[in-house]
Amino acid sequence: MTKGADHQADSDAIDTRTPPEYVPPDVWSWDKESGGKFAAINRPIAGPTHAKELAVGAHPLQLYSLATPNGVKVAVMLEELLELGHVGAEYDAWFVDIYKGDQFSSGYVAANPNSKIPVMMDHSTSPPTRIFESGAILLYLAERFGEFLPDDPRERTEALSWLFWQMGSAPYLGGGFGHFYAYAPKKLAYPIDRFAMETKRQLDVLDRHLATHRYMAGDTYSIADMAIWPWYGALVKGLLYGAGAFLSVETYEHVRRWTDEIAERPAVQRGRRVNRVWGNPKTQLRERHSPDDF
Ligand SMILES: N[C@@H](CCC(=O)N[C@@H](CS)C(=O)NCC(=O)O)C(=O)O
Repeated sequence: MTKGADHQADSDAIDTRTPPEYVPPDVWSWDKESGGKFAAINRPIAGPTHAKELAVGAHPLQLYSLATPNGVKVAVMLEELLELGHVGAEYDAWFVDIYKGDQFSSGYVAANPNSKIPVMMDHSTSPPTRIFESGAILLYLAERFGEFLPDDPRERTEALSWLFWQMGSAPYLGGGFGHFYAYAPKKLAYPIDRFAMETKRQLDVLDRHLATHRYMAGDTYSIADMAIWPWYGALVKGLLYGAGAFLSVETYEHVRRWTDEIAERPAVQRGRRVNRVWGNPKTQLRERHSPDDF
């Protein structure tokens, strides 16, 4: 028997034992009734669904967001800048209801063609600068205010490596594990096993690194920590997808040490409340337009 024939025999055996419940059609078509938490808002096409301009407040920096981990990153950065005394970082944070489709308004799509939160407009430039993708917003603010990104080229590169690690890794946690474990209308072993494995691998990457480093880029708190903390910090505290026990999150002791340390920061405590409309009412702040709103 040739090697090729071996492969054929293997794949025949798998097909026989596990007949597929779903056979993909030759051409995929949009089934609006497919179920799941996001069925009402996710579409296979981009662009606006309705005409509506974005509200603009008094400050140069306008944030349009929601207190999901991707939104929290940016609010934390702005609050950290204010904590350091950068009055130019004053901002308005507008609530975007992604479950109602606010991200598909004409004004929102002009600011972020990808229709996801968060997005920021900087009205101190002429014309105003749009910045979409949370990692790009963190980098923009770090460069503009000269904070939370080390000057030393080696440390700066380390911070950027971890920043981009988060942007590339979290979709496996959120869009992969979280979606199939918590949101999918039907629990399927294959995707849950696959993404639980990857999520635990990512936690182990962080845990090994944080065993010998205080922060992600070394001794200094940076935008890498701000990007990673809202996702993986929440995960190791059992706050994401009700999956704490399932993923044995208590075993990642170094990630938990780092998580607790960052949670103590006053700016983090304020930032995590911005555009939050769920949970304990004391932790909510639908919109933020001034420091007095907290
Ligand atoms: N890579 C993007 C991801 C942003 C993202 O996925 N945002 C979600 C909420 S966490 C969203 O806006 N979802 C609305 C939708 O999918 O329509 C970023 O970091 O800014």
